[in-house]
Amino acid sequence: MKIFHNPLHAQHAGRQEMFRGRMVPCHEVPARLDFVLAALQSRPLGPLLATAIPDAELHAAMARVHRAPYLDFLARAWDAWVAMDQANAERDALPSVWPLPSRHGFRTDVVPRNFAAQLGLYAFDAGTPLMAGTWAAARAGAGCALAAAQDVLGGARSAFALSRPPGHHAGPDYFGGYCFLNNAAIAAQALRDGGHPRVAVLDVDYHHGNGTQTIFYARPDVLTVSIHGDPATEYPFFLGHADERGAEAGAGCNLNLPLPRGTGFATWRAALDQALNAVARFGATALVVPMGLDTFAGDPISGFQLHSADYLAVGQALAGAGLPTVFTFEGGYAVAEVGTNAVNLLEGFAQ
Ligand code: SP5
Ligand code: ZN
Repeated sequence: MKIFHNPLHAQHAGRQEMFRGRMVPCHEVPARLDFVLAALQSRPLGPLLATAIPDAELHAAMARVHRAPYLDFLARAWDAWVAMDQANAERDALPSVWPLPSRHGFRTDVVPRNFAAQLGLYAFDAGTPLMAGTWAAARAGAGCALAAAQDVLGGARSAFALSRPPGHHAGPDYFGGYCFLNNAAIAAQALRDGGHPRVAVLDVDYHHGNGTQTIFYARPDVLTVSIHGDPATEYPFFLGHADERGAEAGAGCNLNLPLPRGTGFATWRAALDQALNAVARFGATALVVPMGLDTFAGDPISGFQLHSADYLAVGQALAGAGLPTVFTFEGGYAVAEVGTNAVNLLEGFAQ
């Protein structure tokens, strides 16, 4: 299995996120990826490759799943933040006002000139700091996802996009949940565009993949499945319920498997079987796995009870789908264990 990575990820290093009225240290830190690299060094799974995708090609792939005004916003965001006030250069950008887009008739069709308001237009939480290196890091990560998809299109059984920031919470025109560009959606769309008629996304992160679900919600050619903490109590709260089944031509092509906080491996594993059955019934010819390791019992912000050895079994079960598979790197905040858990899952798949 080839592993695509890019050292530019480290340029995205948030200081603090808003949590319950105070600023707390960021959970999504560069060291997460370093621990995966370290685990891969002692247990190599395949060549580690730096990505080199031409800018125009990468931008075209991003624009297949994200709206152009949103990509333009991300590209200029840091400069616009500093232009508001030179003192802003010393702190990360975070929104603090929102239009409640689906309620009360707030206008979202007029882009405010005020940049703080623009942050609220394009973000859904105050936990996702944006800084000088965010755009470069996120683009490099999307490049890893695209390269992994291209490798699989070229005949590889699997490929791993080892990048950060993560992606599955990023929607067509919004960021949040530590995510800016939806790497898994970019890979899935690239697999479609490269000739796969039906692609499945099976999201195993603790948190519902709201961005990916939204991107493909009306699409009959991409099945989105997510196993996650019940949004009644767990982030991202406002999407991920079992009755969200897809819309229009995509009706029936979204499956949410919410589980209560505290769920252990036996129950989680049964949900994975349900997810894999849906993937098989759909007739997918390729699979994308947004791989979050925040289902781990030791995760500081999540509530499932998986243990390190369980990830070998998760990988084995995913391999049972018998599909060419792209893995993206999503959550997992027990930093010292995230490398072992990620490599366990991938090794279980590759065996
Ligand atoms: C990709 C991914 O896993 N995103 C998850 C985003 C979760 N953001 C909100 C979590 C807030 C938890 N803060 C806990 C602070 C405890 N001191
Ligand atoms: Zn997560």
